[in-house]
Amino acid sequence: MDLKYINFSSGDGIGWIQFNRPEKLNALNPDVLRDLESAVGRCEEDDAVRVVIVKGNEKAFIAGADIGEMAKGDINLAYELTDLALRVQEKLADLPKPTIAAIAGYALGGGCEIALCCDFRIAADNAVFGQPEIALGLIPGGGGTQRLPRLIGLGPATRLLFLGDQIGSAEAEQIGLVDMVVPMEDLEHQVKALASKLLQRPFLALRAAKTAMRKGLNTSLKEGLQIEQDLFCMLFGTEDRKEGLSAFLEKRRPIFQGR
Ligand code: DAK
Repeated sequence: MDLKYINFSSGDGIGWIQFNRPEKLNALNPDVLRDLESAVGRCEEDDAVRVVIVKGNEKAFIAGADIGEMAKGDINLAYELTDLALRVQEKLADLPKPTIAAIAGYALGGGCEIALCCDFRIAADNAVFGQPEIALGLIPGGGGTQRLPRLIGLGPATRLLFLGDQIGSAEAEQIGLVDMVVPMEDLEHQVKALASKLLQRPFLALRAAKTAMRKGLNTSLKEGLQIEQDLFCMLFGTEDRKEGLSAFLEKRRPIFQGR
């Protein structure tokens, strides 16, 4: 795959998406977003990829949308950017495979929003989070006003969105923005350990859990419970369900085949 701003690789069940625009702290522009779309598409199509890890470098996960490019544009650019960003972010958030954001350094604005599209956020102790758009006379344009309060609640989200405060990893963990904080030198190891745990889980059940949660959050409780029931019953038709129940009864570890 010929990508300029993303390094993509895969192996051992993991798809690695690494932002690669270090001279601009991985700031997002349409080209970066299009590369991200291609990499996510590749993860979706490749059955050998079971877990996806999204990362930046030690200084920056992503320092936001490219402010220089936004400064040059007009309302038409804003629509072009938002259409593209919303499409790519939905594709990432809806990926029917578990996704982990491995965050070191700055995760600001559009960067924080990309992390919000992942199922897990593991942060290095140097990570910095925030939605500073308000200081630029803007609001988040990549889902921040919607995904952030859904994840961390209205109170902490209001502070981040109204004040544009930047917070470190410890506080991000405390308010539920990240799942775990680890020393920078352990980040890759811890992220791989989580991926490896996920790889041992039954793939179809993971997919069903993700679908039930994501679809359920966008609907009423009654409809959400119906989605859960349908997916629960669908899983009864899988080999993995038979294996999981048999393994328990036979007091052994299950070996799931993703069927
Ligand atoms: N955009 C463009 N360039 C950036 C950048 C950004 N967001 N962040 C950093 N850079 C560039 C710097 O300009 C500098 O480039 P040169 O001057 O060397 O050419 C280089 O990266 C290194 O940055 P610094 O020299 O500033 O590094 P420091 O360590 O001193 O400071 C910093 C790091 C992260 C504190 C600082 O760079 C900073 O405050 N950056 C801006 C952070 C920010 O405000 N981010 C939010 C941007 S607004 C949308 C979707 C999403 C969004 C909007 C619309 N649509 C779909 C339409 C999101 C909006 C945002 O994210």
